[in-house]
Amino acid sequence: MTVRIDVVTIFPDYLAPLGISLIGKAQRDGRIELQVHDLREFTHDRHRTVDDTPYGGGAGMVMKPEPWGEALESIARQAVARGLPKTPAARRPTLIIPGPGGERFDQTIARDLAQRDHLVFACGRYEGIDERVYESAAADFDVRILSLGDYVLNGGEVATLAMTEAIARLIPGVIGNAQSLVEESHEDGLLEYPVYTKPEHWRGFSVPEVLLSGDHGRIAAWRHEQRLQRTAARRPDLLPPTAAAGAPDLDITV
Ligand code: 6GU
Repeated sequence: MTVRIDVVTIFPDYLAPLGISLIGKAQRDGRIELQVHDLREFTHDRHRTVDDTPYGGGAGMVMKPEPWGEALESIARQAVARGLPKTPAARRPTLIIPGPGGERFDQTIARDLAQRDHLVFACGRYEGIDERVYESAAADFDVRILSLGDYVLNGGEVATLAMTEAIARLIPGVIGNAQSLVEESHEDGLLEYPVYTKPEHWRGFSVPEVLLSGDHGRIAAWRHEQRLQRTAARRPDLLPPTAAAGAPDLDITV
């Protein structure tokens, strides 16, 4: 199966990294079919205007609805022309609008989106896209407003790069060693254990003895303990409240 990804932006060059590395290879292997669209191609005035002043006043500019309406309609039409989804789970195309006001993007959402067969990213700039675009697009797409975290970027392009990378590596066949997907941070709610390679001693620091023991049971137990400690220290929000508080008499096995 090929996953189709469309990106609409006023800065197509911003998405150039999608042609290299993992996503580039997935495209060459036919697992991902990616197309970047310039929003300005869907304007009709001489200046190719995509923004205007906000109704009600306020700072900044708002993206006009008409170019977005035409761009998304064109993508939805092409999707229909290619045929209906092969599996019921894949459903309608999913429209992702990255923005700081969205639901927080995480590994669970990435896993869900990796099951879809058509993703469309709409990269907004300025103060955002006219709200009616969201309402109108709901006729053709499952619409998701997604944020990377609690900070503000200048536009959706960098967020689209981050989300497509997180999603693409979960598409079957994109990563050669599927086991590496299982043993990583956020797959089971804990951060990853620390890793070491040769040499055994370096600048006065040594590899923990247990890793040299050959005792797979002890190694697994040590790694699990490291994951719990790390998660408690760096990301206590990922642990159940009692475990994060470090109550000594409670078992913090997750
Ligand atoms: Cl998805 N977009 C923008 N513009 N800023 C963000 C973000 C997204 N996530 C965090 N900050």
